[in-house]
Amino acid sequence: MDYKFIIKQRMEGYTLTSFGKNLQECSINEKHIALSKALMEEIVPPWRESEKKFKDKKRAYYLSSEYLMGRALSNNLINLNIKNEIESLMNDIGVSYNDIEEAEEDAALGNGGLGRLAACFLDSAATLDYPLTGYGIRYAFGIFKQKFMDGFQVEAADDWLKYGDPWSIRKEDEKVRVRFSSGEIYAVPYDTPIIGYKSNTINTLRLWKAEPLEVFNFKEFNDQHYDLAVKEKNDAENIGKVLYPNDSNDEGKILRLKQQYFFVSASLQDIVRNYKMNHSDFKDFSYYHAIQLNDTHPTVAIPELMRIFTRIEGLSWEESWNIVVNTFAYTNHTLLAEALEQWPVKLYKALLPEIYDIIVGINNQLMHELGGRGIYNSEAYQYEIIQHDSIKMAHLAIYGSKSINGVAKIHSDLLKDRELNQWYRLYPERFNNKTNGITQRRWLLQSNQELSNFITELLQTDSWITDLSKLKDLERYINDENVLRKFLDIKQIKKDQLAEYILKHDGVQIDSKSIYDVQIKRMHEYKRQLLNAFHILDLYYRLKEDPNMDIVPRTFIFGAKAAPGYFRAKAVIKFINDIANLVNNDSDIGGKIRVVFVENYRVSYAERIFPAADVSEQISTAGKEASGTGNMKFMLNGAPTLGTYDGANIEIVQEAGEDNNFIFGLRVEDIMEIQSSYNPYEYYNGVPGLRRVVDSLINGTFDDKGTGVYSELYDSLLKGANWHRPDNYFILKDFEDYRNAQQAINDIYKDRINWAKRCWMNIANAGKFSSDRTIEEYAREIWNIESTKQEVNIR
Ligand code: 26Q
Repeated sequence: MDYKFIIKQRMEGYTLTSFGKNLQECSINEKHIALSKALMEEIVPPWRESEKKFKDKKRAYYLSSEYLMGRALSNNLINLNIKNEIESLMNDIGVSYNDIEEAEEDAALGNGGLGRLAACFLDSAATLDYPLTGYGIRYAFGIFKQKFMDGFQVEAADDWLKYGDPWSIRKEDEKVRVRFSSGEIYAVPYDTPIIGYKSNTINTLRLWKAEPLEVFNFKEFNDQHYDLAVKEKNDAENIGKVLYPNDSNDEGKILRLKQQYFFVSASLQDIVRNYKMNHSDFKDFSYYHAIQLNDTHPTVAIPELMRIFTRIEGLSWEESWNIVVNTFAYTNHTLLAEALEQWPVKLYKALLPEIYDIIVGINNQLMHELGGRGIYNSEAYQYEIIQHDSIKMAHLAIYGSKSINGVAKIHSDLLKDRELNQWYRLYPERFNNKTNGITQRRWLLQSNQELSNFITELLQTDSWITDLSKLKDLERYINDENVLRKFLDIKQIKKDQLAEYILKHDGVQIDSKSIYDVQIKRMHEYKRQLLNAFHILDLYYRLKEDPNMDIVPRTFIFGAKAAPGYFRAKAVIKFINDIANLVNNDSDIGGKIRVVFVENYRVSYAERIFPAADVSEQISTAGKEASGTGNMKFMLNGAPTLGTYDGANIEIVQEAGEDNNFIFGLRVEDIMEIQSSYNPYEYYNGVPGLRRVVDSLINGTFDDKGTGVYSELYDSLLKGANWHRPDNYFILKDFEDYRNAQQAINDIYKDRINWAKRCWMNIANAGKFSSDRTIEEYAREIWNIESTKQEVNIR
């Protein structure tokens, strides 16, 4: 039977039984659900087959408190190779595919880089036919929705499950119990299929929902204690209520600790239960399982598996420890001291006394081992898992894992040489690097069809979709003007599309012929959006002085959420919005510069911005950005990097050539040298134009509505405020060099072909930054798992 007809029939059946109406009568949200459910009917049978395929094989598990998945519909249609048919079906039944797509809420169960990396990894593993299962939490609310009021960020709940989630299936019969000192709750799994691109594998993302053992207490109800009758339910459900919107600062909150233990314990119980179905002892456990810890957030897995082995399964401590260390691997995602997780001992003792006992046992064993190597007292102290009154999660993760990796070369080197040097000296063989990557399926094929088609046409193959190194062959067109012009035409199309979208969603008209200069990422001091803002203001003042100044028109685009309690980051959002207001409404500058801060930046918005960008702003203080992955998305879509020598920027320019990007500013070595003697006043007074823009924070140019956030920001730069040194991130020091790099961009951009060559070299050399490459490295060098790809190809 006709495929389209079958899908349509399923949609009709679904709307009847679930919404009580005909397909035509349904709202766009209902139609979206009906289509997704019809597709699930297609997906589940091969999903079950795929599960069987990996039986008796070693598998890897990704433990992550965050998954920033974005939308699933288009991604699934592309990976199933049925997007055209479905678009045509929607056309037949008079529904706009685009509207259906836009009806889907982003699954935004993550903050930023670390959560999006997890999502890219799942896509790559399924595409490469590796058995990788993701475990996490099914938060009722994802990262908050952002609105601007008077230029200030205001947060609203992200009720992403409002219309239900058609992509997940509740597995009631596989729920497990998780025990806290305060009582027991259920963890109920919801499984989402992770469909590889034209592969034979559909992996699983299993997210746990927290539920009470008893949904209603009749005794309390009868005693007229109505609140107590549902207290247990509310307490349990609170655990999975909301994603913590903090993407760096460690927050020692009991609810977060509950979240961590909740999903970790459930996941390990699940893994052990499955293992026991086919094995009568645990000797081979680490032979069959590799468990990757996505940062320290799931590190309680180490003592929890020790608990399961020693206290439930009756294994000896020694044997258990041996299995544990050979099972876990830990990825570090940050060098910021304030982001290193530590938990107050008293929280652990109160909530998880048994786990705390085991951590003490692990720490004692570590001290004993150090003693055996002649390390005592103050030297041993730097390794302690329990220091003073807090538990250092990174120390626990390192001691309990066979592998410790950073996420870009410079980051891994800094871990070895500085932050974790004592551990590196102890276990050098455990340390390794896995430079991050991104999936080209979402970040090029799906988001930039025009460029994708062009690349396929030039290469005369679409094999780049699963082997990104193929892009290197594009270099042969570097002197082909027709190709370069076509690239520029495509860029223009994407810029026009974005302009239209921004007008519709943010109400700002931008000039799509201007340079799109883009900084999209979480708002954080170390990422230095403030440096970008100061430069814009400087440019504005220079234009006011000289309206005939010869500059290529520019649109500065920002997208960023700030953690709700991070007041200085919120002040920068307000500052940029105020600059936008000033600049966009001043006819003196003749529309030469515009500033737009898009509201509620998220994965689905990012998919529209990256393809349209001309300049990729990657301007973190050197040594602070572990890797960055947005930088790779820009590169892949042909936007040169304007960046510091930090994170993966270094590897990007190594691949694409320093001449094709714009590197500026202090390097890690420079910072180490000047750190103790740095005096921002020198630059504030000495660099022409700098004082003028810094002073705008306090001289009445802008109005922070009496909140005082602007003067606090000013003080943080010049006086040092709230724990940190004056200008802790060297904004004033790097300003002049940044402005020069911006000037170079202006000058080079005018020569369109010269500019296009630089973009082209970035695309052609983006191969390394596929998460397929990263996953291959994890699979071979850490997990030791096999792909089923070969077997299929041989047949
Ligand atoms: C920790 C404790 C308490 C509350 C929150 C947190 C927390 C939550 C999220 C700490 C950190 C995060 C997220 C970190 C993150 O996204 N790091 C980024 O990871 C990317 C993937 O490796 C890198 O590319 C980025 O450089 C890095 O900043």
